[in-house]
Amino acid sequence: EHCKDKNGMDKVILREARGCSAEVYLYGGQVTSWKNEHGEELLFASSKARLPPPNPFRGGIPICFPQFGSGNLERHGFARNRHWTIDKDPPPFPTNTSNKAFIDLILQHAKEEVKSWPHRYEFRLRISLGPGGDLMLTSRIRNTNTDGKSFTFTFAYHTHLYVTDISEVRVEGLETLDYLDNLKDRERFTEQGDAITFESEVDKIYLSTPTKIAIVDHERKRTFVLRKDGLPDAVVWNPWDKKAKAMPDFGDDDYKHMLCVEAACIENPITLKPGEEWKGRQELSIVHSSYCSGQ
Ligand code: TA6
Repeated sequence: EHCKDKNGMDKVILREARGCSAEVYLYGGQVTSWKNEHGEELLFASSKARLPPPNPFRGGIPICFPQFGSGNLERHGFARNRHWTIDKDPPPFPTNTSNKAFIDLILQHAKEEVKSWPHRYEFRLRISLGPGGDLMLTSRIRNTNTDGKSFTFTFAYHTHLYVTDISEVRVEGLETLDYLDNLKDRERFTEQGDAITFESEVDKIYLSTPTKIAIVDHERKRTFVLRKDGLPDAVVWNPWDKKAKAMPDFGDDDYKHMLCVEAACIENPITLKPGEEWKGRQELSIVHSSYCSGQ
């Protein structure tokens, strides 16, 4: 279902038989909502989220490409601030989409990028909702340069999960891993012992993580299971109270209900030669009760 929001911005709603749904904006190719069969929102959206552009929407799943974080380009790259188009003729995707509601989007080089990122590329993004309501994002990025040049990029699905109370959330699957701490100039540390819990600002890039990460929301007896492929790293971010107050498009108390866990490729950037393609996938599903916490 392709429609416009109250600001005239194009969006697509995906619906699954049991009533789960997802909302995708063509601006940014961004998933802004993912609801379960009871209509409960599973992704965080800031109470001060600003639409329309040029501000990226604070919440959902912005795409960070071709640069995660700060660097030569605008923060988190330009993909989250571009108008994507619906790809009416996508090549066959490796993911099985039978029984799934899905939309294919495409982003190609734009005039604005000529100076800062002078490359031709095709970025195909398939967003699909499985029969159980699983939300899957598959990216295929191809170098279509005709001048023989390679390009290099970093990437993240900047996923804002809605959590009932951040103090009661636990992340499993990142214990004992090495991480780069964004709060300390990306210095490298090793995570200790137990599952990760939250009591202050966190902004870490976990390196070479397992393909499955569980985010346990104790209050709601609900676990998000994030599975990933082609994306070795995982970012975990919560701004906590002080930084939340300093962000103009973030409510003062919003940090209590948000946790970013992001499938990413940051430590070792991807380089593509002309004609080469890269794939990266993130899948989110929900498990009720304490199945994933082993209780
Ligand atoms: O993913 C974590 C992060 O890179 C943090 O450093 C934090 O600043 C956040 O993203 C939000 O970035 P933004 O550019 O959207 O304000």
